[in-house]
Amino acid sequence: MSMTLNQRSTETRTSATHRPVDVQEWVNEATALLEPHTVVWCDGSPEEAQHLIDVMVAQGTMTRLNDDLRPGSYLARSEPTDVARVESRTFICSQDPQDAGPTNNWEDPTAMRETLRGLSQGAMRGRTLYVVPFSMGPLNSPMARFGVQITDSPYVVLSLHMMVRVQPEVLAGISEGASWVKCLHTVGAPLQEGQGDTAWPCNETKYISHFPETKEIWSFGSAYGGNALLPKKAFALRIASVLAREEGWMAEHMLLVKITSPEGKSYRVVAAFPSACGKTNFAMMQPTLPGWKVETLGDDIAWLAPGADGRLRAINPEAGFFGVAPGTGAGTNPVAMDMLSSQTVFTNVAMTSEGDVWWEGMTKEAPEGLTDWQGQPFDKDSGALAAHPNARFTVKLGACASLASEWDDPEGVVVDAIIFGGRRATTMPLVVEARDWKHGVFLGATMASEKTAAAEGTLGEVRRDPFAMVPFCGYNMGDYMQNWLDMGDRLRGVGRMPRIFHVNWFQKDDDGRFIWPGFGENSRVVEWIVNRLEGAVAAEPSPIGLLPKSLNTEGLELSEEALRSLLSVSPELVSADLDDAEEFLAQFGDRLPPEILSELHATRERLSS
Ligand code: OXD
Ligand code: MN
Repeated sequence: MSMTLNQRSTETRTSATHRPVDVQEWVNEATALLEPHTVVWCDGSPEEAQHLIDVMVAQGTMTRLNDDLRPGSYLARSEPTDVARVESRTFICSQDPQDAGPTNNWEDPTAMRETLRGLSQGAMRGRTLYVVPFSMGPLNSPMARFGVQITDSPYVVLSLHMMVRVQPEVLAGISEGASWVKCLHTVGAPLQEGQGDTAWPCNETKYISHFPETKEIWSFGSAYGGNALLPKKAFALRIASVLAREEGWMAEHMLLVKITSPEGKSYRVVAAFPSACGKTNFAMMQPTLPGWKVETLGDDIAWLAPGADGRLRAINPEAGFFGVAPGTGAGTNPVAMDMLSSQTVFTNVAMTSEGDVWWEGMTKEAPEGLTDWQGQPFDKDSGALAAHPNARFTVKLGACASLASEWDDPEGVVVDAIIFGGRRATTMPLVVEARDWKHGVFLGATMASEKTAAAEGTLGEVRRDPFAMVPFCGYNMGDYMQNWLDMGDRLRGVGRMPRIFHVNWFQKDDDGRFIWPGFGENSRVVEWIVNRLEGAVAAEPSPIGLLPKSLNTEGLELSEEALRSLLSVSPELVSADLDDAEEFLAQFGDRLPPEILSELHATRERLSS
């Protein structure tokens, strides 16, 4: 379908009387700048979703998959230049560069606005400007926050329908005074009169800019993932982390699960891992240990705040999953495979000759007759990948069979344990418990992981990624570490604080093979963690924290030597790691809380004694 510039019109789906004055003013300003052909206020309804789908199928953005094999599901193919978050084009525009800190790209807010205004002039010509009001978290939750995204991408609007709570009630809440975050997005591809559209409009120039002081997001040029689905990384992490610090809570890159032991006791656990380290697999874990149950509350982001009883509580601000497809299969994540059986939008996966989807790791062998993620016939023997390594699925939380009943509870859930983790071939044991909150914050502050495909960069390279938040913290990470320490002080008075652990599923042997089987077998580590929470097992002190004295490995083929490697620490490797961590931490200068350095020095002392 080619769209042509004709008379500007305004389409309405929500009644104009419920539009908050400040939102309307912002939309007017954006309309004047971006010059869209049409303005649509979205309501998140199934009719609206169907309309968006029709538009995208007609335009070639999405293809309907075989309705017998994948009912109600679609495949989108992006431009090969627009396939992942671009951290190099992500900016924190605080007044003072120190407030963005050394791990963020900083740009002066006034200069950035000028740049974006210049780029955005007429950027929506020939397109529809969608106004999407949404809530992060259950609408009536004290922890919920509202936002409105403006976008010219129907793919983004449809994704938001699945990822967040798009509801007109949000506008009523804003009219009554609720604060909200402005999320302005354009793909930056205006259409000239008579010009046909492309399947995935975007711009070579990309900016994902955040204004922490005014709590605004302005994204230009990309339609992919976190660059464009602004409620996710841009709002729920970068801007929310700023809000959280101001208001005394925490916005974290964490999954959230409910774990039930064979005795029927339940615990709620959050876990922070860098991108594509298996958070979705953990969130949907099918324990191999009999009697254990893991239920899903969230797979990517958790907001944590002390509740009325003073205990730390958490919600998942999202309402859907935007997960990495490759590596997901019946063996690794059967719950996800079931969840993706219908009503799913797939992006950049391969398509089978029957009109179904496929990606590396879904089955051992690629089926014959595949079309690759770029729409080309796939040659199995070429060594190329059929699906892009950052290919994604988008689906609503409700599709997940292991979803916990508390997922929509406005009060959230009490957090019993916090887990940090990374992808480390060596150095970090399978599991270690922090000595106390402060030491736990140190473990989070010195987290590291090998790079994956969720962002651009060299695969496999080890990168320090404190709390898995380096790409997602909207302010100076030294101050962020202080916020964690402050939370400890706030919670300490109440008695039961969450306990902190660090796990590493990814240790490799000398031949480069993973030592630990992972996935459902991770329930063995979960069992140890729960045993520690219940005070049922003693632990072995080590320089880096408390190690298991033993682990339930019954039924596993794991040599003595392998187990020893998993549950011990090498003083040489830890020592080298501390040197590297110290160098990394030094960049925060006087913004680094002194407690972090004293924990580092204490670890060194334990190593040498
Ligand atoms: C994600 C990421 O998409 O972390 O969740 O990159
Ligand atoms: Mn993530």
